[in-house]
Amino acid sequence: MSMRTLLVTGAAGFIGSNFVRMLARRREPVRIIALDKLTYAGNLANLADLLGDQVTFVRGDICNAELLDHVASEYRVSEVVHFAAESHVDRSILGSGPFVTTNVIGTQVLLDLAKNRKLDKFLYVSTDEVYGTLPEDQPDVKFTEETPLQPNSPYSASKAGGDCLVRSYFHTFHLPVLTTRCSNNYGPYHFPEKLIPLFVTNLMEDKQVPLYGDGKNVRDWLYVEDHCDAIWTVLNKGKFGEAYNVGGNNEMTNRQITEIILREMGKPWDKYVRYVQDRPGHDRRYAIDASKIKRECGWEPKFRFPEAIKTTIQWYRDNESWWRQIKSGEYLKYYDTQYGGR
Ligand code: NAD
Ligand code: TDX
Repeated sequence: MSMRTLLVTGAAGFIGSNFVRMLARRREPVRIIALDKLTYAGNLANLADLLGDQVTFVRGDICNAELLDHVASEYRVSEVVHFAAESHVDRSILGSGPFVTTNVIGTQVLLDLAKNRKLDKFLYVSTDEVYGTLPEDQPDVKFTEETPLQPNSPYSASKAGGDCLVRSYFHTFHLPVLTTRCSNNYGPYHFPEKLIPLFVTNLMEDKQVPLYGDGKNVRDWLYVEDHCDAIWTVLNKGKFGEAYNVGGNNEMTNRQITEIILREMGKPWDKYVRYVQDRPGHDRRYAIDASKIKRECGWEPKFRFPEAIKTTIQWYRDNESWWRQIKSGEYLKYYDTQYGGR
């Protein structure tokens, strides 16, 4: 059997780069073509130390069918692991165009590549946000794979668009697809526009942290390496045409997260927390029932929040130049647009 060659899209982003790093560290017997457009969120520094015999970087847009076909033929790609996306809910509220282009059309172009080239597998990295929101007064209710897709933000709607297209290529063309729907990730290389890295780096800069609304929205937080391990597990053990929820069984309010970060960084609440105007359409609660992936693939999370959040904060302490380079230029304009008027 010839060597498996994975086309990993969005490989210079947060989760994609952690996925490539994990496979390289474990010496998994696969070649990796790391494709990324290097948007504002993509950063070659996330991959730089991994490039070599096993990992090849290609700069490119997943909407470019010709380029993808060339890459697939040149490197004999056998499988696709599709991370590339516009991923930030707040940016999708400021403007949804790039979300539809990359998350819907880009996914369709990649699906056609897999169909035309008869690739062995196609894994779509979806999100729990496609399910919409849960009530906070019924803690036993969680998202299962049977929960209807009811996305509430332009980001989650575009991810649901990709998710539905993937499903349709299984039913219509028998494409060997797999879908994972994961909850909120945290860990190294997380872009500092998202809650945890934004708050950690703001505090390192001795700035306040902007908490939306009443701060009681609930997310289920999973360490990024657990997510990457779940994706690899589903790629190898999942059943084609199926979706698998991935979660940390670790629901927390944004206030709780903020308290933990403040305590770890030795900053008092009253001086550093600024309540700001809520995110429009802000989903109240996400919670994942991840029993299917455990039952069918034997996966469950290994990292625990109290330790993994410390590891994460320490990573931002040790890698100040990484985030300081990001928090300049375009980022400052975004920060001002997003938080200036709140
Ligand atoms: P990210 O924004 O850090 O990375 C996305 C990467 O995709 C970037 O490197 C960017 O340059 C690249 N990209 C964007 N548009 C592209 C295009 N048209 N062509 C090629 N590359 C392009 O996002 P992330 O947090 O690493 O998320 C990765 C995937 O996981 C996304 O599909 C996201 O929906 C999903 N997901 C994320 C989370 C989370 O908590 N971060 C949870 C569940 C699912
Ligand atoms: O400044 C902030 N203040 C604040 O209170 C930011 C950026 C966020 N929040 C709140 C909003 C959410 O309730 O924190 C929570 C987490 O927000 P984000 O980090 O923006 O993540 P979320 O909107 O939950 O989406 C994330 O998880 C699912 C990822 O960004 C998505 O790509 C993934 O699909």
